[in-house]
Amino acid sequence: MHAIKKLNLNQQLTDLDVLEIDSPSCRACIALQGAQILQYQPKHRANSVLWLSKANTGQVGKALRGGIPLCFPWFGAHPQGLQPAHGFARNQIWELQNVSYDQAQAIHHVDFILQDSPETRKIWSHAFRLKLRISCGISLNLDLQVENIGSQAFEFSFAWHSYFQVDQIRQVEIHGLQNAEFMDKLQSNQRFCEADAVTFQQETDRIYPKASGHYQIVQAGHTAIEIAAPRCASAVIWNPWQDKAKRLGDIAEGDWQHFVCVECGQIASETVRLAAGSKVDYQLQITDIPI
Ligand code: TA6
Repeated sequence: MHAIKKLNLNQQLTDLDVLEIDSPSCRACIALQGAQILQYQPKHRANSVLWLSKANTGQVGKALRGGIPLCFPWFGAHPQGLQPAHGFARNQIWELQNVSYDQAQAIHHVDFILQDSPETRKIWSHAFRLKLRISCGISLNLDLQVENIGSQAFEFSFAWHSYFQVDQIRQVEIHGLQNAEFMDKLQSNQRFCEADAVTFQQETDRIYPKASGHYQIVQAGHTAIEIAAPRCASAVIWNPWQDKAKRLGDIAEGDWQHFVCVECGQIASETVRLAAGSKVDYQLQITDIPI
């Protein structure tokens, strides 16, 4: 079953359209703004795998904090500092092309498209087409195709900026980044080598330009979350901790303790140059492993 509704935030209806999905394998909620999945709850779990801020206002055009926003065509600060961070794809209303249901596997396939427009060309002059398929079943799969439909090559960086629900950030370990080099954004992008699992005792903001593409979020006594993005070279690990969460203004008091971002994409040295007429594909799979 699926239906288009208005996003309800804290008992307030917003102007944002969402696709609500319910099947024998999972429930999910996907905003047409940013083609952003906001919640994904496999039937064996009591809550969503993805965290969504309770302090979102749901203002059209303002990226919702939580779920899986797509940062495109740049990750982080704008290269010349003239545009908002993380690009514009997450702020645009995408075209919902199709919803299909695979009865045998209890999977909904949801197809979105975003193409350049006069509005996007004012921000970024290139002609592009993004196709995103979100497949909601016993695991969550995202398939992104980036196509250069213009006459000039362009460069882009991107990331799925995924927010995962955790019980208590201080008890979280991220595995899969051992021995990877990272840039510490909180130490002027100084480079370090990841010694072991990533744990959290303070604000953490690390870019791993070249990483394994396979990560696990581990919390004692809880299910593990498997993240697979084999074609994404880069990863980012982020938690704002208390002070930055307060500065951001759209994270409820104390709620910074209940999420961790494990982001997959192509960042920094792994920025992509796409020739005119070419396309490239990326995949992300998220699976909640019951213990
Ligand atoms: O991915 C980590 C990060 O780049 C942080 O530096 C922080 O800015 C975060 O993204 C959130 O960015 P946003 O623009 O969504 O508030």
